Amino acid sequence: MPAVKSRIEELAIVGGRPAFSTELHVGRPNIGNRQTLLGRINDVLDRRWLTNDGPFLQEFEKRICERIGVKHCIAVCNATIGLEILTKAIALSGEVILPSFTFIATAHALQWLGITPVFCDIDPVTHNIDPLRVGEAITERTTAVIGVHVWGRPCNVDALVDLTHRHKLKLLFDAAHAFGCSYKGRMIGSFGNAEIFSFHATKFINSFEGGAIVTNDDELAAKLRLARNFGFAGLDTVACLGTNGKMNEVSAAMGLTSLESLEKFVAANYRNYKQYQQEIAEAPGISVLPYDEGEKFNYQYVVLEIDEDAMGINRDELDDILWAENVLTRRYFYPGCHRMEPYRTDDPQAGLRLPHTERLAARVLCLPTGSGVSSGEVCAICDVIKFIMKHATALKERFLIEPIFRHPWRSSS
Ligand code: T4K
Repeated sequence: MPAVKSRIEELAIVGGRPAFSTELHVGRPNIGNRQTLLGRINDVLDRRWLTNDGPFLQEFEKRICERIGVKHCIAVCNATIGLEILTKAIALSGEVILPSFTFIATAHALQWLGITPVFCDIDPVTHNIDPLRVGEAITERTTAVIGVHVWGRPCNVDALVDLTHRHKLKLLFDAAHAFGCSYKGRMIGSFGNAEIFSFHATKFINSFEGGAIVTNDDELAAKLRLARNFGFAGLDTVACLGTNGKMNEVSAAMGLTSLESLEKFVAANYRNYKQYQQEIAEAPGISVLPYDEGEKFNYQYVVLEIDEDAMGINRDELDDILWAENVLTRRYFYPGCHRMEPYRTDDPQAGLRLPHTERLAARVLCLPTGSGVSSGEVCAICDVIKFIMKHATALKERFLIEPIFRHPWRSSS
């Protein structure tokens, strides 16, 4: 039973017993039907076909195409390598425009290949790249724009398509968060030149590690398949530069098993999201990021926005108090890619062009959810948050006197 707080002294940050005896994570993996998975792993072993375009890989790719309504799916060992393979296959060079408010992988994939990521500001409401700011960032060296469907909420796809079409640029989407989500009723995965999904363990559909590039472009798909497998076009023929981006059979088995529970996972995420929203609705200074009921979402991220002026304490203080209670909230995507290396050193003034990114990165906090977090736990997390809010002024005064607790895992401030 979670420990209920009635006095400030009972908060774990000041020495009380943590509300939860075990840690609650944001990215606790969803596990589908264990027997089905183990059966599939046995099949892999019996077949002695462990990787290299195996039958589970092919089935996984086919199921993704059917679900998304896209022609080609090229499954890869993770989304970061997928982004790199795509960047090469589509021949990007020079500068590529992307948001700074994303996981570092989006930028690193470009930089890794010697392409300059140009960070662009976001729309503070949608948290996604702002097409107006994209327009301003285009130079003669720009070859593409990468939109990121942050939290699975779609970018302004129409505006980005229009803009990139006018400037003859490639348009890619990092859809790492957006499997199972839709834009104007059409599934994410078939927009732009290509999109990328992540099936990392922390994603609501996972293949332990994994990802997929999806596209309707036949020629690009053929290049991607070659590039994923060292460029091999036959046993002794290498047709182009390639790498090893293959997904193995055990990962594909997990991906397939995960897909079969998709509706169940979404239902658990939706239940948690709704419960957080209802419980926290009245709280001044905190809002739960809404998902438009008219579209499909996977609800895998429950995102708080904290307004320090209205709440009394800031996001980092709330984060610290919750971590002490074993609620391991995450400050995605703090501090923004532009403040991480090597980008920070390359352009120390980038933040001046990214006011919305800077402001948002200081306000967001992701809460534990997924099928591993029960509705009783969500209720107890909300009780702790509401308790903190009630005593925010007194806590703030205390923080001014005493040093803030830092969980040993946490290194950056
Ligand atoms: N583009 C975007 C927009 C992305 O968000 C990502 C990845 C990518 C591209 C690249 O995709 P991949 O190359 O990874 O396929 C996590 C994930 O590792 C990362 O995949 C994800 N985005 C990012 C948003 O979150 P970290 O550094 O926060 O991971 P970590 O290890 O701190 O785990 C998060 C939480 O989950 C922790 O509380 C621990 C818990 N956890 C984690 C794992 C791996 C578990 O409970 N069990 C587990 O097995 O990046």
